[in-house]
Amino acid sequence: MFSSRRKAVTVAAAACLVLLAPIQASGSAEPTGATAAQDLATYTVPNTDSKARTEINRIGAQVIAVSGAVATVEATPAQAEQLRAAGFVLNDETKVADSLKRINPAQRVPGDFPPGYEGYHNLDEMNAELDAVVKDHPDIAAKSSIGKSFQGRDIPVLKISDNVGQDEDEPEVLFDCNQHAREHLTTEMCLRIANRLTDGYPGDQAIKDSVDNREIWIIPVVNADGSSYDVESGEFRGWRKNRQDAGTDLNRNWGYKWGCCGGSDNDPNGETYRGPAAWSAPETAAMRDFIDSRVVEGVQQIKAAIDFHTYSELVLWPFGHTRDDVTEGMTQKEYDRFARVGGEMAKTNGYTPQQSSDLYITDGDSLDWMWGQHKILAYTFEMYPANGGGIDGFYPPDDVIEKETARNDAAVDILLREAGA
Ligand code: 0X9
Ligand code: CA
Ligand code: CA
Ligand code: ZN
Repeated sequence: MFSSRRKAVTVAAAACLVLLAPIQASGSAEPTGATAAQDLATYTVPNTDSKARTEINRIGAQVIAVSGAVATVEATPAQAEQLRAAGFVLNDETKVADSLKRINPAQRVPGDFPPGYEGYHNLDEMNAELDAVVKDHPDIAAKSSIGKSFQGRDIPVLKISDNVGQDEDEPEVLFDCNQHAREHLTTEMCLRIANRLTDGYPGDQAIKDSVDNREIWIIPVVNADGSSYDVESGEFRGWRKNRQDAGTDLNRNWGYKWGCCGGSDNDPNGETYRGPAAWSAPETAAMRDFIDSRVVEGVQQIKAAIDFHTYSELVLWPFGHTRDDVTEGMTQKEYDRFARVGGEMAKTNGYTPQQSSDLYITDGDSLDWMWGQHKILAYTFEMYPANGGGIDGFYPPDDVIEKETARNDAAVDILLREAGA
């Protein structure tokens, strides 16, 4: 019933991309200041806790995954030096360029994912997929745009509900994916939600109940420029940020306690650069405007949300800017609800549930704003794998898509239910 739709490969559009975005002839990723893939390496760092991982990020290196107390860290040679000087043990040095070389194929297909990754949707294919969902289910699915990326790409949103053309008084739920360019598995997660909730309608009673009693918003690619940049040469670049100047980390650019707490970078070349001001990135501004627009007669209609990332297999809840459970904007009762629902979802997918700051401190991330500003029951999921061995963890082959997205079906259903509680 949930068989995934054949993706429409748009040869003309791919060819067009080549013309619009000429790529370098050589096989290696393009240098981009301090974050050039050539300079970066990943390391495993043992015996870390949230405080240590926050310190690693503060030095300008980046914790890209955590498994128990072992952090996987991406760093330039200078940052690695600083980390060692600060007493960190750096093991398993792997040059990011070498990791990417291992993944990337000899034969490149400019504008598209490489061989072994064809099951992933590039931007054109993602748009075609959403269009196909709407065409097949026009009564319950509608596509629009929340705005444009820095480079002028549309950021599409799919709405799923009965009477989809009307704004009904039903709890609204938001699923957004791919704030971070290289986290392509999340786009597939959003597309699965779109396909499952429409293909299962009206035959599957639980799905029918959800679609009839909720208004569901799905944004498969928040970072349209970044995700396109990561694949457009036909080789993965390991890119994270958007494509505004040296790149802003979209998940540090949201406006709740932006830059408050040592959880983001002030250096434009840093991987967690927060931008010159909150909402300086058009992509986060579009997300803010969209979510703000769901306030009707003073009441935020979006009650619950999941922001999908990779990787580490975690279910995370706010706040990220502080390790305190209870603080301004979060009562014990509210925290307990986050922990209860987070734990319930984690039981279904086998992820580890925790407050997001247990991973490391962030400021300006989407969770903190969605809850802090709008009291949306907002979670971040860090998807497969639990432990990826470095940059490779962002690039699992397409044969894991089905299993690793289906793994979150039950959690998605729990959140849809909880939005009405
Ligand atoms: O750092 C992030 O933005 C997220 N992890 S990722 O590896 N996908 O970049 C986690 C954000 C959750 N918030 C906190 N950990 N505080
Ligand atoms: Ca409806
Ligand atoms: Ca509504
Ligand atoms: Zn991410």
